[in-house]
Amino acid sequence: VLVVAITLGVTLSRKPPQQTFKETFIARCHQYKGSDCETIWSTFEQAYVGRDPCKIPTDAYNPLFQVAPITMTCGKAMFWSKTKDVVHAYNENTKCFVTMEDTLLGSVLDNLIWCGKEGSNETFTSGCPDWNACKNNPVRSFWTQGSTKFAEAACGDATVMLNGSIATPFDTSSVFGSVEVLKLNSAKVKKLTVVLVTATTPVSNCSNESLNELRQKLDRKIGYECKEVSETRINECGSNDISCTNCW
Ligand code: N1C
Repeated sequence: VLVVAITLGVTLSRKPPQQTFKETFIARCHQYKGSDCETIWSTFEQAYVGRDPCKIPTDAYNPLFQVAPITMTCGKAMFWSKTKDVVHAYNENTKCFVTMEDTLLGSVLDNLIWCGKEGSNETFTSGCPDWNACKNNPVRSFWTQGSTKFAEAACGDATVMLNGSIATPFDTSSVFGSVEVLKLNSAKVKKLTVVLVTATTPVSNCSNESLNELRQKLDRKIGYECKEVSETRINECGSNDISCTNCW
C-alpha cells in the first residue's frame, strides 16, 4: 500500500511536460486552420535562429509574410493602441472588425516572446531582449513588419480604438503611431475613425492635443472622425445584439 501510495503521489505531482515554443506555434496554426503549418514554422524560425537577437531587421520576416500573407476585408480594419483587452473582448463576440490578431500570424504569435542566439539552432523564450532594449529584436521586428503589411492592406473605412484613460491617447512611439498611421494608403482608405474609449472619469477627450498629431501624420486625403465612447457601452455592444453600425 505504501509503495502504491508513494508511486501514485510521485506520478500525480509530476508536472506535465511544458509545451515547447514550436508546439505552441504549430498548435495555434492548426487551430486557425492554417495549411502547411510546418512550412510556415520553418520560414518563421529562419528569420531569427542562430542570429544575434538585436540584429533582426524587419525585412527578415518578408519570406514569412510571403508564405502566410495578411488578408483583409475592406471596411473592417481595426487598429488599437493601449486598448487591446477591450478591442478583443468586443471583437470576439461581434466579429465586426478584423485586427492583426485575426490574421494567421497575428493569432499564432500573440503574447509570445522568442529569440535565437548566435551559434545555436534553438528558439529561446526567456533571456530575449525587451521591446525597447534594442530596436531590431525578433519580437519588435515581427510586429513592426506585420503591422506595416496589415495597415497597407487596409481599405474602405478604418477604425482605431485609443485609450481615453491616459493623457496621451495617440503615442507617436507606439506601433500604431509610428508605423500603421503612416502606412494607410489614401488610394484605398477613405476615412479613419478614432474610437476614444473612455472610463467613468475620462482623462482625455477628442480635443486632446495628441489627436492633432495623429491628424498631422495621417495622409491629408484620408477623412478623420473622432468619437468618445464609454467602455461600458462597448462591452454592452459586445454582449448584446447591437449591430456593427449602431455601437458608435
Ligand atoms: O504599440 P501599439 O500598442 O500601438 O501596437 C498596436 C497596433 C495594433 O493596431 C496592431 O495592429 O500594432 C499592431 N500590433 C499587434 O497586433 C500586436 N499584438 C500584440 C502591435 N503590437 C502587438 N502586440 C504586442 O502588444 C507587442 O508585443 C507590443 O509590445 C504591444 C503593443 O501594444 P500597445 O503599446 O498597446
